[in-house]
Amino acid sequence: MRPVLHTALIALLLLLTHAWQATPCDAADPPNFIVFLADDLGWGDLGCYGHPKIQTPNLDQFASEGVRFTQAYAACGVCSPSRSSILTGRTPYRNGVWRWLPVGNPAHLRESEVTIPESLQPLGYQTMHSGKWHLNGYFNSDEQPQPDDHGYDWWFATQNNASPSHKDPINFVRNRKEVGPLKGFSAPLVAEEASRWLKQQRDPERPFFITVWTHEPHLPIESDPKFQQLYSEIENPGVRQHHGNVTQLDHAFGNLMKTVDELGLRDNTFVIFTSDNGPEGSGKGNLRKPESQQNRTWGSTGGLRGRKRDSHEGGIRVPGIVRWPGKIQPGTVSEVPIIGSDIFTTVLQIAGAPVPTDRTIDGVNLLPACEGKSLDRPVPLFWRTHIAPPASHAAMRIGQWKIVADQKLEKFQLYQIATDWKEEHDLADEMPEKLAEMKAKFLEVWEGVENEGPKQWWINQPDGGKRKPGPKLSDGTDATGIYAKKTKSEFSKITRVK
Ligand SMILES: [Ca+2]
Repeated sequence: MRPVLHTALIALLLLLTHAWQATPCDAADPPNFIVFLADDLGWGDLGCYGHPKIQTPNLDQFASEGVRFTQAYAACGVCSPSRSSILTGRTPYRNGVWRWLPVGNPAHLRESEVTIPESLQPLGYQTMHSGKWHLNGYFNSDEQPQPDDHGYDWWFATQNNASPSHKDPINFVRNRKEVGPLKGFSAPLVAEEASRWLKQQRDPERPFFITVWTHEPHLPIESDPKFQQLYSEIENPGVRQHHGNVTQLDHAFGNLMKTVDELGLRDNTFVIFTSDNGPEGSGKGNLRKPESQQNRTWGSTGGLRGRKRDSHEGGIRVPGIVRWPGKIQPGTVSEVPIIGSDIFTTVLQIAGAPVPTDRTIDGVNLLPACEGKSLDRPVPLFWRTHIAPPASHAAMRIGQWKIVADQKLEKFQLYQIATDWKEEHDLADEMPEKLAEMKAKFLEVWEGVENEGPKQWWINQPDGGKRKPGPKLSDGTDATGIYAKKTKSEFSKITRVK
């Protein structure tokens, strides 16, 4: 190389190095995180997951900008447990949130659990939660921990569902103060709170972690007429309400992503979208009562077996999409299984926060899976849902194999789930050796979870494993369990565990 050219190259390199260092969004900037969670959204409910009718332009666009997982799982078949795993990285019975939490239930997300926001606060992160909380039975009360006890600087939430429905909700609480009646629809209101926080409350000099958890499309469903109108060719009003509700959720997601862009945050923000469990009801509504809430249960599992509450795939496999510009290849698809509890470990490791070593963490860092690389899991994927159908109470997956256990741990099913994704061919009788191997591992994980979790909570509610035939929704509560109508005094007889 000639000396002049050599010098010029060095100068150019120095210039480039300097320019790179001067860029405000350089590699040294800690990334931001948004965890956007839908409620009861099925694996087949988005356009980008193949739904033939439902319009989800914003999430479809989002999927084209990141990686779409075909085998993303919720950590449980119902709301509260699944949410608890996202924040703690631990399977629900291990972290204590073993069931969906009705008002007044003693179970809750305990102070002793380590959450994402409280792990990030010491690193200078600002934290905010907007939407459904559902991690305690005594909401906005000193009886049990609230979002601020778990590391949130700012929160705007409901205990469980938006009441009386998604339309004009009256039960939101902001930072321990009741908000009163609101005008509008829940998901857009929840996204608007997050946008407002990003624009007004946030310190632009510091990174953030936010969770935005919509009530849509959980019952009781109420959709803005403008979104129902998109399905005007469909005769059944319940279908228009349901499909419009998913579009309402998509619209809210799009609004938040627009704010992210307006504030120049896109490139340095890791965004994950997923759902807490599979779709409600039969998927065929209730044609005898066309105006009823039951007739708004038209969610799709995309052909998977079982629905919400089930340990078969339809109850637990959900959409899962991640966008992180420059780090994740846009428009990719990954078939590697991931689960809600992975979000904990992923966020902590990206942010550089220590992952707890004094307890079992079930989740692993999912980043390699974004590139299609398999994940090494010290604890296999594991599910147990208290109100699952008795024959599919719990399940475990290792690689291509899945074992499903009944409630008494007496009858087991075995599926080669990677190919038999509809769980149509039970191989338990044909492959006794494989079954024995999976069963031994399953019982080991089961026992570990029982030994680690506050099992008094489920021992004291022995009927919690029964399944109620159908939800009662006239009062805006989700009565999916037998304790839904019990009073506070009845619950006080049940032991509280710290
Ligand atoms: Ca749910």
